[in-house]
Amino acid sequence: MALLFQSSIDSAERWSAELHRLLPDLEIRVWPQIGNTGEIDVALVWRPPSGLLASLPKLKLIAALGAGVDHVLADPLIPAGVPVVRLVDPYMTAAMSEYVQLQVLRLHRQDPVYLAQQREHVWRERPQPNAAGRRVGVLGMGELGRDAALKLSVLGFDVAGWSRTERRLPGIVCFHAAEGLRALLARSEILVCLLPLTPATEGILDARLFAGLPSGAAIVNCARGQHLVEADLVAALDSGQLSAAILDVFRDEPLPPQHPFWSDPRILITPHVAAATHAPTAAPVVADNVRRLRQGRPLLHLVDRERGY
Ligand code: NDP
Ligand code: OXD
Repeated sequence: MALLFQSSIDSAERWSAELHRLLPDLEIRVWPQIGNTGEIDVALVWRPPSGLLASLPKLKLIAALGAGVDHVLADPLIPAGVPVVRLVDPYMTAAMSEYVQLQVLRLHRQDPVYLAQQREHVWRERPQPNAAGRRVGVLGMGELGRDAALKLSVLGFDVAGWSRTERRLPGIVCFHAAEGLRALLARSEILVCLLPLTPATEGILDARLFAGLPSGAAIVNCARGQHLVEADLVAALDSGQLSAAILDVFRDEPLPPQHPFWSDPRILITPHVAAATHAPTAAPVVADNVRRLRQGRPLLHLVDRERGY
């Protein structure tokens, strides 16, 4: 059995070593040196060039090198009928929750305001509510959103979540579907986006959504840059409808050096690091699915191509 590895951001050496340890008889071919395309059964990919997957006539499994599969499904030539699986890795989930807790705490404790005051040498105490008095909303109650919401709740925040279908989570106020969004927004002083990027969620962080939040709310986007309508964010910050934004993901990555977000003091930036794929913990997830494929057992973490996640 042969596996094709394609990524511009994950280390091929690291992944090859981890997979070789777990599946010593698996042949690994690193793109673009992939040899005879007819020998490849599994493609492990981050952002495959359009047509690459279609060029593999014996392909039986497409495994995404991330939790999000938008990069993979974006290829219009992706072969129909080949199952797509994604990464669900407890290490990644814990890392995302660390990121969300950190950024929500920064906003809750008014870090952007105090950073601005420090730049101006201003010593001014601001009223500080406690966590129980701070309402946080999480868009997306999947693997990552659920864990983040529960951990925010353990920190004492008043947390609500939003999903496509109805979900129940202890201690979390749950909303779902288009009807539930308005209610979630109305109570979210800090809004965290952990939605997958699909045709239904692209551009969801727009002027209409911002207008539904309490005045002066802040957002954290650690899902995908295409969720955010950038001009609407700037307008909402200018009007005071939003007070701050923390962004880990961007439409254009790396964020171009001349992009105005870099120098906007109301926007805090991290370079798509909220929960990076971690080969030592993610490779066993991939290896498990390769073994399942070989043995004809059901695959884990299957993506529903129709839904887009
Ligand atoms: P999941 O597929 O487990 O969860 C997705 C959640 O979003 C589900 O609760 C789903 O609802 C909800 N959802 C999907 N579409 C809609 C919709 N139209 N309306 C309302 N809710 C919707 O995804 P994960 O939690 O594993 O990951 C989420 C995203 O995080 C990834 O797709 C990726 O883009 C991003 N990510 C970013 C990283 C970073 O470093 N910045 C790292 C890893 C992931 P339901 O429960 O009803 O199905
Ligand atoms: C992912 C990511 O989707 O790192 O896993 O963005």
